[in-house]
Amino acid sequence: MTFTTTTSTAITRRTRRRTSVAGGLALATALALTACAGAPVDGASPSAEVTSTAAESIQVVDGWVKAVDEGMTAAFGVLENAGDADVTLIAASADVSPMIELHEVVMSDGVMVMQQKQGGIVVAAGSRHELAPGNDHLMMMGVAEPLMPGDEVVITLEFSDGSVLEHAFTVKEFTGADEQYVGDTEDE
Ligand SMILES: [Cu+2]
Repeated sequence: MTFTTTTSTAITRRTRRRTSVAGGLALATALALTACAGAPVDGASPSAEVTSTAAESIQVVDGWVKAVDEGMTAAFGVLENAGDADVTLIAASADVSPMIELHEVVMSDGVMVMQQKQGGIVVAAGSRHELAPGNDHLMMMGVAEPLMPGDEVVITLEFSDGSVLEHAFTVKEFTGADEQYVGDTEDE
């Protein structure tokens, strides 16, 4: 939130400066500031082919985390791939959880169990992949502090091309998503 506000304020200031001041020096300054904002600048490899990274192609929609006091919980949401290439999510991390695994839920001897998803989570080009209770999810382990409904948890998603995407997931109360681990039958 704070970050977004600061950014848009800065952009407004730059725009005002560019339009109100004339002259070569002012133009150069404006271009330099534009470069800082990450926008393309004239002369910077204009003929280079535009290729989107996985992180640029992916948008997280309705991302949420199951509220928890401590220990294990999971993150869900819809991964939308607007790009024209398949994208593979290979890892995730967050400050509030020392370890996050990519999980899938499978049937094993008539019981729904979850296990690490080998090869990562693939989102096909122009498609969407839902992370949901009873389905693929981001397993968060070793949460040390309560995650309360309304809290925001920033999770960093890492893709197979090395690009990363940070997204704020909203904590929600939810009953369920308590699938067993494969091999963990002590409670059965
Ligand atoms: Cu899991």
